[in-house]
Amino acid sequence: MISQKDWVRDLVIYQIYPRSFYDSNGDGVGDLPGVIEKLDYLQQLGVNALWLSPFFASPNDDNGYDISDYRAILPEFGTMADCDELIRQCHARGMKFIMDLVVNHSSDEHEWFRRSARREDPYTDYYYWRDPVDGHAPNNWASVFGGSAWEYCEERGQYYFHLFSKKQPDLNWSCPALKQEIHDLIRWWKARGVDGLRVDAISYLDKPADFPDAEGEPTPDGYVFPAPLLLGRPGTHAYLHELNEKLFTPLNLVTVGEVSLKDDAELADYVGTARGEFDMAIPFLPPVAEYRAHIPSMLRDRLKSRYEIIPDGWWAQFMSNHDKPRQVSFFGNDSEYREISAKALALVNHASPGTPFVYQGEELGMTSLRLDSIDQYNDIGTRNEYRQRILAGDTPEQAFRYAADLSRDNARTPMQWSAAPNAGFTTGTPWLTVNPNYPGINAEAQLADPTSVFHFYRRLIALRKVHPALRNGALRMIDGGHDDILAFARETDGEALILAANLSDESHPAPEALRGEILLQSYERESDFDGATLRPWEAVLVCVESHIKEQ
Ligand code: TEU
Ligand code: CA
Repeated sequence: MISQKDWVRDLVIYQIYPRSFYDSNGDGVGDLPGVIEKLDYLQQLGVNALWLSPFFASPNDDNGYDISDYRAILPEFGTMADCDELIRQCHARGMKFIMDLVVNHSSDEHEWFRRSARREDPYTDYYYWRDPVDGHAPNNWASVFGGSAWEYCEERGQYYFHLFSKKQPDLNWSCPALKQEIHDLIRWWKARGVDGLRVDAISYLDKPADFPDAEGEPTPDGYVFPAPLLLGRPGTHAYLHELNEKLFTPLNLVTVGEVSLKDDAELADYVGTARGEFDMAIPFLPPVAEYRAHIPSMLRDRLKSRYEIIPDGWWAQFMSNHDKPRQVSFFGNDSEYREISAKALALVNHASPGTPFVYQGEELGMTSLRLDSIDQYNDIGTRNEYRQRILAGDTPEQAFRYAADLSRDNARTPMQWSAAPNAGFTTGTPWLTVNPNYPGINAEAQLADPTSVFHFYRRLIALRKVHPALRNGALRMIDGGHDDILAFARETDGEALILAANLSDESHPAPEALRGEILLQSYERESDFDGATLRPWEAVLVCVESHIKEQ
């Protein structure tokens, strides 16, 4: 029933976006030696696994998610020796090292692509090449970052397919030699000491060979997103199952699939234990789906429905990553209740079943950053969103607001280490604006303050080791008495924990069930939970004694 890789279930995974974590040499870009320098900090936090967003050779059209050499380190990030040293030092501290495997596409600057464009074997079919149809692209598909999903290549006299930017051509998994390259690549990194893979945008591997036109609402620039034709294809699941059988399981690699779902039920196909695909999945949800939702209801419904869909599977529990706005700004209240709502959201995330993820800076309650004009944004997604909104008829102000609110750069601003210039991230000029609130929100200040968000996370992570219900407990939803309140129990044979969280700016009566020894509470700095009222953003985790006997 439980997977053989049982160690996977003890992980707390910290995501590092290397470009923005810590710059060790003053060039304004975070790097691998910078990560090494901060391992003590991460150890103090208590996480036992790191996932690094891509640090491989890349022209950075999509900040490293466009890889030009899978076996080389981007020089800005350091050397292969730095990478080996980082892995060694992680292991010396009992931390697992997880890398990002980006194999839906490569960069168009990858040698494979250059040789494929020249029809050099064995590379000829490494990508999807199609002849023009009536002098145009082979079909009407839209790419994720705007425009057609096809780009004409003079050299080859054909179009190539790219689901993401035109500098991210899709790899053709139906070509046996290409598939073998990827298998070899995984073995190669395993031999260097990698313990796991976060597998990027993996739901699109198999394509319909005839590439039919997509139906549906066109994007403002006139193309149609092909998701319904690409998602949920048995061929994609077959590739993943094969990867699992030949590599993930025999090599004892933890795997986190970043998946886009045909429908909610498909989650079970990726992570159901009998399926043999991934250990856990990060369902990719365009943040716009959550943009104006009632947050507590959305979180409650999601928790409940995922648990029903994969009762025997395992989940990745996260609210933040490098593709989303900051959680305290998006789900919480980053002004009046910044610290309390950051703690409340942390409690919800870590008390939920599955493996908790912490995205860099989340443990400080870092907030989203609104820049002044679209030109200040680096993210290719943000710039495209802005363009599409203008095409759709928005005023520049409306388009900017929308693109800025959802911008991936919100989470990509440099990590705030101290009150020193540039938040102590770099002694040079940071590649992306530092959030000006760093004098008040930074690691140095929070390390010195026992009731900071940082220390709250530290205690929360430590609780996992003491309370098996946080790891193994079954989930039972509890009626919180109001829509703004999310409440549930985690129950094992030995103990029961109850969490209730008021995810709003109003006070509400506390649910009756919230009785027991308080383990952690978001108002720890102010005053204890009074047993009757949940204040704005008050979240309380209690341990219920003798629960089993009571039932
Ligand atoms: O993001 C996934 C992603 O953007 C798509 O899988 C998603 O399905 C699509 O946007 C649907 O609207 C990953 C990375 O996390 C992201 O940073 C990269 O930009 C992207 O893949 C391409 O590698
Ligand atoms: Ca640097």
